[in-house]
Amino acid sequence: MANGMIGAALPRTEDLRFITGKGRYTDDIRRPGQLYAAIVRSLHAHARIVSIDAAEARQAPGVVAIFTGADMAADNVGSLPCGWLVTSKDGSPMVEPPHIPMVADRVRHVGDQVAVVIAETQHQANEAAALVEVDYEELPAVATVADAIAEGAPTVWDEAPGNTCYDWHIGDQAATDQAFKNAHRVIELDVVQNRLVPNAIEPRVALGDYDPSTGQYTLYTTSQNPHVIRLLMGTGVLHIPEHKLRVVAPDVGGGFGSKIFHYAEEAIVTWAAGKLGRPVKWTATRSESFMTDAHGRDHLTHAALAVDKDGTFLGLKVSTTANMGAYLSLFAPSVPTYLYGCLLAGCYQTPAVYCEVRAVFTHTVAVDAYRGAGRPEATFLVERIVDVAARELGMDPVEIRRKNFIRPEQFPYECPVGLTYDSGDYAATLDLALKNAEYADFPQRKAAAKAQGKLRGIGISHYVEACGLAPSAAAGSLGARAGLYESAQVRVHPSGSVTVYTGSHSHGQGHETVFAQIVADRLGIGMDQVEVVHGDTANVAFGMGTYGSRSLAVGGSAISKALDKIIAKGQKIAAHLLEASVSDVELRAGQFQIAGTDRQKAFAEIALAAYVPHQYPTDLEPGLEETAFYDPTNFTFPAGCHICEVEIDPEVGTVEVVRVTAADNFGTLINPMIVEGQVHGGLAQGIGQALLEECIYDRESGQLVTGSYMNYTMPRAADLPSFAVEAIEDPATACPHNPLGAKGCGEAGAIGVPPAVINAVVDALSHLGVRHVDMPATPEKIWHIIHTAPSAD
Ligand code: MCN
Repeated sequence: MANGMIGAALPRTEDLRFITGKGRYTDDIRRPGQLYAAIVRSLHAHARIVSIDAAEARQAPGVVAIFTGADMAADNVGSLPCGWLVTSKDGSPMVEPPHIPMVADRVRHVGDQVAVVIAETQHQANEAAALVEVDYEELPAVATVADAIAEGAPTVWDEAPGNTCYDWHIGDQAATDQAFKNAHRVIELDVVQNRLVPNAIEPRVALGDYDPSTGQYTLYTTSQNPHVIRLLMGTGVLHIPEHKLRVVAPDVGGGFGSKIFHYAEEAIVTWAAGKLGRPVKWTATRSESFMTDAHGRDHLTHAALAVDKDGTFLGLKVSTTANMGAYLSLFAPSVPTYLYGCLLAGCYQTPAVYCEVRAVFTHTVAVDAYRGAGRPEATFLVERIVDVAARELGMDPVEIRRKNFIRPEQFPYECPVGLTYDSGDYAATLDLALKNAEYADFPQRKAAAKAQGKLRGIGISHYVEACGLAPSAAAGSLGARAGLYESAQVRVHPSGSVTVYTGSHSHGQGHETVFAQIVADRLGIGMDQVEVVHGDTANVAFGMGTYGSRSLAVGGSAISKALDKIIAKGQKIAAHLLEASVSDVELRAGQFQIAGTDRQKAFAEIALAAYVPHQYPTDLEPGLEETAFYDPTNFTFPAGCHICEVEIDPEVGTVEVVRVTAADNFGTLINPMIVEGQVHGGLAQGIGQALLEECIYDRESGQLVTGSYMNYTMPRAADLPSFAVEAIEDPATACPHNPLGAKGCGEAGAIGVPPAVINAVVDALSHLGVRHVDMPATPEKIWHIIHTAPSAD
């Protein structure tokens, strides 16, 4: 029974160790006899490796070994697997080229792994790596989506003509065509989704270890899902049985999706440790992070919205080309399909939606999930075209949204692109955001800004997203090769304290606090009686890890399910001790009591009894420890309204974000303060995408132009206003299908805010005839728009 921990805004218990420098990250781990790896990487986007001469490097001080792709091939090292299979419209499977950890013949992006130098110190490894001479025959490269689909474009993979990985679609094309025939107006829009670099504070690190006496391998790595890495690397790449491979992901300093995937370096150091019988560590430099972490977004889209005279949406057609990079990363094919195409109905009752997605290979690093993964792209498109429609129909952007919203009584709502939304009240979040943003008073603020020579604009976006991939069965039919459940083990010690082993992985989200809150609340014990363990395959039975804002809804629900079992067993023991019927015993505020009496046993007494012979019933096994797997029946569907106000300085084109208001619905909140922090982080990243961030490869050479913070701009505190964030909690719109009623919150900010920012920018410039601005809205771009706009003169 609850003791008020659920819903309490408790400070994060893990922060003490982080802010006192006591966090233990992968790079903090030093194994006895540890060696250091430096990776020789391709300087070219596309080239044939003619020869590799490592003779001089081998003589360099401290060098222990140098390995190339040929050495790995000789050991039968396999390809890094892709976890999703997408089937094209014509029924053919996607093209899945090999993804070998170190290439032996042809490099396909700048930074591709060619050789590894292993030495006694990092400095020695780096120095020797510079001496490895690779003779390349340069080949023509293609770096952008537009160029990849052009006639005669260089080919990334011979088995993928036209660079096409797959050509997928979803929705009813005939019904959508019909809707367009009946339309009063068709609003068209071309949108570029700018490519992003994830930029976790902690770069990727991998440390392989091998014990020849037991044949046991250990990989310490900066991962969001150690069990999945063990499964993929063990079975698919290095052929190590899972019981001989331990993967540990200790404290991880942010991931934002980029640390979900199995990376080549993890396989290289584990394999090399086995070869050398000594631990091998690789730590990415920031340049390597830019070059080799999987990037995000990168779409080109044409969309058309069919509308009726009164602004009713009749149909939406979307045609997107998505960049996969040179190799298929673990989740990559799912991002522009399942996580994008399926979200294109947005919050609206648009009856017909049809979406085609062509995924293409380019000579760039892989593109995969990055905070939001597909949902920011879908939300941006829908919320931009809705805004353009409002403007072109002469309607208020609030009213066109309100008119087309799915209404609360329509849930569960089956949308035309495959998903069934669980619950929602979009008008409630819209109204709250309008109130908190003082939307009605905007004209006064605009006039005041004008008096100062500034152009002020306001933009709205109302998103719905899907968190916690589900259900396993339907995901399978769309191509998932992995289940999407989560595990939890709750171990109650004889003293009544509890250790929770979770398959989720916390790398900034505060699970150690929130999961402990759930346990403390359900068992009626103190937070200090609960420890949460994660991130080590030797401790946790199995796990799917953290991504897609699934940890609370899926991992937390697994904990809740295990607690149900603990409580049920505790009731039996208490009934035995109290000589009562099990059905009369309930757990209230930490006491198992016979309902309606004062006869009770404290939770700790029952915990002890579970381990003491004769105290527990003879038909029960001793101990108080339960495991549960929770397999969600549906995604959770958080939704919310984000409103942004900007001021543009027309002299220099700078866009200042002056106000951001977020009103979200995440169902039941376990820890409102952590949720607010998650929204803040997401908003900062979303504003970064809208205004500052853009990963650019040179079109001719395929070189990464934005390979450092000198030319890739991250948002800083001074770029952001103080956010006004509020979440609605209403039992009627809580998640109806998980035991916590919770929906995900970890990506919402990055999903909702980019279109609000751009809608605000366009609003500020609309008097110049500006209809759309592609992200990022940099000062240079805005200055040009202002000075070349149709009505600039
Ligand atoms: N929570 C809650 N009540 C809710 C929903 C969530 O109290 N109704 C809490 C959860 O218990 C958890 C946090 O809020 O502590 C986020 O929960 P959830 O939405 O389940 O997301 P995950 O924990 O699965 O985290 C993943 C999500 C994703 S997909 C990215 S990307 C992301 C993000 O979280 N990367 C992050 N937030 C990040 N935060 C940090 N600091 N670093 C990252 O790399």
